[in-house]
Amino acid sequence: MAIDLCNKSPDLVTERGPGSWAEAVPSEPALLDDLGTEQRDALNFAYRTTLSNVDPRFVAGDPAAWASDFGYALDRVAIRLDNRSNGELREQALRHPDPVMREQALYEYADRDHADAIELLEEAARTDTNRELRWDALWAIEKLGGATAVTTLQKFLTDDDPEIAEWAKLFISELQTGDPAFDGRPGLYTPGRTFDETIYLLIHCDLYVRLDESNTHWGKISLAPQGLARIYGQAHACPNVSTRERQLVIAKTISGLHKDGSPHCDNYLFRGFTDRTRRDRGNFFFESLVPRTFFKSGRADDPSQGVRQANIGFARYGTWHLEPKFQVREEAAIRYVRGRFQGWGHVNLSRIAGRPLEEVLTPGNGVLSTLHDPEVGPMTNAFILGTFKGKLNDWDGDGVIDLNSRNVYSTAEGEIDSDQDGIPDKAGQTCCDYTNLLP
Ligand SMILES: [Ca+2]
Ligand SMILES: [Ca+2]
Repeated sequence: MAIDLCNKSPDLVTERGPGSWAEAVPSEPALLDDLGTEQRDALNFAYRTTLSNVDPRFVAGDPAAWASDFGYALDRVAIRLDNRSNGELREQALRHPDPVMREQALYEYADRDHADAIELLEEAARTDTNRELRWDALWAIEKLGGATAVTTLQKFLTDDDPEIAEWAKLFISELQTGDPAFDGRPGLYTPGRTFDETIYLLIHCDLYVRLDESNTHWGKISLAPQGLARIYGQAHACPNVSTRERQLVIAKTISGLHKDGSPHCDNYLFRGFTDRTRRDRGNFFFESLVPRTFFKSGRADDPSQGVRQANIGFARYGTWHLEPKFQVREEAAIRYVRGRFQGWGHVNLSRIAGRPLEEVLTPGNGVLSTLHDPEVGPMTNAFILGTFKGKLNDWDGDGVIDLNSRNVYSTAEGEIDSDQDGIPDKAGQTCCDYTNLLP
């Protein structure tokens, strides 16, 4: 799919050796007949739709259903705005002093469809000292997929870091069955917190930038999870059992934007539908529409080119998986969530053109946008879409998985709550107000 790394070019998919499946399948492989009806149907549908992308002679019914992915269309025509050479990327992926830049180089390299991408990702996952880079590299290996991805991920099943080992197990299971798998650690719910769960999200996104009025020139920036978190903020999904099927807070914090060192908080209340016909999971489609100060400079908290109040929309959809062993308010907790998102952005091209990536991947240096505003709409030049994953982790290293220990500065309704007591700093305020920080 367009939003994924690699495997976007039909020619390469057919030409590249997929690797040996002999070592990649479990000793007792799942037979098609053993799969549940839904799994089988999903697999068959996925297979048919994939065939139609690889070879147009295989058509899975009405093309309006399978060939309407706008990101896929853009991906085939967009030019890369990161013009580093492949050699530079390989070098920086392993040796750049900043882990965010190392990870960005890894993802950029993987997104260029090079045959040795998994090899490079494996080396980084094995040798890097940054924990997040390591699990993000494993995720990139999953995205590349195939038998080589499975055999590579298997090498991390016994990693000293239990989260690395569990991510490896989860990604392998997704590649083999479509569903995640987890280890056997116990979980801990902390009473008295605003949210029943605080799930740290890994987000990978592609920004497709409309480069001129002709609609024939498009640029692409593929952001690795840590680079995205640096620019737009690190996101946590914060479900409460009693409301999770109809509303959700995504609490986002940008570090390094406020001069006083405090986190820049930017909370999004989503609402939507959830399908609960299966007890072990929920399929959801949620949207948010939040009032925001739009910075025409293209940089959060920078009013130098003017500001405008606007309502920003965003959509996220996917599936969460429940863990019956982790009980919260007599219900199973969400152990894992994955899905896709899309929204609109404003990229100030004059701010990024010709600059080294170190000067582009900076806190707040990109803003979400909307088309539905007379001033902001015409400035909207980026179509943002991507994938996210989040699982519960043991954050303090005591061997027990922490359901809701992460600090998120939001009330249950998405208002800023700096001291996390459930009472908003200021009623109705869902994003830090830049005017409070002016000297
Ligand atoms: Ca713990
Ligand atoms: Ca408070």
